[in-house]
Amino acid sequence: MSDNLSVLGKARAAYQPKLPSALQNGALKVAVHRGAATESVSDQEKIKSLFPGTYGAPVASFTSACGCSCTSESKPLRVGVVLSGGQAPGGHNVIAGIFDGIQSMSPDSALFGFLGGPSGLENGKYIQIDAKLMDAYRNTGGFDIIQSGRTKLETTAQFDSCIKVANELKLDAIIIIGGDDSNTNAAVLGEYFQAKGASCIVCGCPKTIDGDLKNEYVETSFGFDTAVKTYSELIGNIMRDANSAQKYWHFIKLMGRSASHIGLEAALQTHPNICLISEEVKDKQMKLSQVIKHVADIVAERAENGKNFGVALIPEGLLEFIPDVGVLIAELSEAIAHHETEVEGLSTAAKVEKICSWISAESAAVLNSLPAGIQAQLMLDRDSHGNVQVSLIETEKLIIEMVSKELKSRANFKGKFAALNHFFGYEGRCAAPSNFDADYCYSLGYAASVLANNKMNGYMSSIRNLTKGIENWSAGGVPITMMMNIERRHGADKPVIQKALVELDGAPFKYFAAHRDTWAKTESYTYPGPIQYWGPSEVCDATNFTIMLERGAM
Ligand code: FBP
Repeated sequence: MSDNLSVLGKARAAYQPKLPSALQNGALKVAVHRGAATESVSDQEKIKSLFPGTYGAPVASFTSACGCSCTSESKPLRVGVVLSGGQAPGGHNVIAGIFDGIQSMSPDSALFGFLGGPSGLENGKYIQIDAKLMDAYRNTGGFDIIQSGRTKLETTAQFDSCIKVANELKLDAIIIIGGDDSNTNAAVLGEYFQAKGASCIVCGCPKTIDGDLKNEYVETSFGFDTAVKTYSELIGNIMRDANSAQKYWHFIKLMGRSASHIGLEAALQTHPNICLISEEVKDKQMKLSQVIKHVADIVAERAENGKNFGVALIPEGLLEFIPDVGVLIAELSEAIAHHETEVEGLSTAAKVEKICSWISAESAAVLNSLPAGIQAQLMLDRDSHGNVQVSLIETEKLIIEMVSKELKSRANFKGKFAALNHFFGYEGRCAAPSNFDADYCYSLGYAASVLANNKMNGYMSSIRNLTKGIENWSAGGVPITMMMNIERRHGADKPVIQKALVELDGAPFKYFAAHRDTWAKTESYTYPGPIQYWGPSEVCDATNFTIMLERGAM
């Protein structure tokens, strides 16, 4: 065991994650039950034509095999694993689940970790993960065992390199641990492998702290639980400070590229005075000026009651959901994709001038109305999947600046508005996994080893019934094409896994909406405190409000 481990780290390393009953007797003793053929969520014909080999595969469920007739033959399995995209607590436990799953098939099984994300697979940069290395990372946060990366595998040359690497290593399967974009990559790669007659299959595991990779079969993405619990602890600490000093407003931006699940869950855990939900802003077609007025109204009402302090939560993806700003961002992405070289190296002012000639007059007006700092941040390069790098946009500062201006313009505002800004993102992405994430991730990895053993190409590992206690968790696999639709990315139509946004008629949002007016006026703050690993089960093994409310478990 590494000397670098803290006292807690050493004790935590000994934790044995739990498995659903279907997986408890080893990966060989699993019976696979296949359901009916499936369809993608929309754009069926287009997606079918793009995935002729893997489209329509059935949903699969696993049970513990009753006897020899259901039990696969024991043979060593050779598996490669990739950590893709942003870090999420529990990634190491997914790898541990895969490792233990293939070891349960044969001690001669081998696990290779591709270094630095998908580029490690493309370039054949890998390490073999043995028992000693694996043991040093069990139940730890981070992706540092093999690191992660955001390279998008999209060209035929890249796919051919991957096949070459898979052949050289004689791999039976590649497991890509990632979010919606990375699992889309897994499906595309699996389809290509199949078309080329490669014997290696590709499957995925649902990761992202953002919580937006979910549907009927994927109840939550791993890492969400731990990340939000970590942020909620910090928010609770700030609330106590705000309520003690009673002189600052704290504006806290929370990570989550697009959907507001993190902000909503943090609100349910801590009861802030304000929490903006991007999906609601979009639904109500609120302009930036209306969002600012809404925030200023709450600040003003509290000030009238002598409360010149409070806590506001801002979702990272907010700007894209404000209709006029969203259109601007989409047009900017398209313009940048088509004129990349023409704006390279220009100053912000020169870039704005050039770009304004390629976008609509309305968007040009919105762009010109923003402070220069935000303009520059909006025009930064997109990531390899064509997304705006929203974590680099300082929305919390923009809101403070504009609310301050709005309050100054109100003759009847007699309060004080001293605001501090915070951004919680990286503070939670690599936290040591909660018991829930430790168990969930280990189970996802173990189930992925069953997918690999059964040559289930283009599937995502799926663990369900998550609010019912681990003894009732069910394991299986879902065809990735089933979750896809067509979206505009990088100036082109692409098949991608449909993002799950906050549903305004869903139970988590309804609960929030029913309480937020009281939370706005009062200090109903709750202080969740740090994640606990030992103690009463209701403290240590609890999941989160989102999944409990969504599944009718509270
Ligand atoms: P994934 O979708 O890859 O899981 O990443 C999510 C995320 O943590 C977002 O919340 C955030 O916007 C983004 O990554 C930041 O990524 P980076 O650190 O690479 O800029």
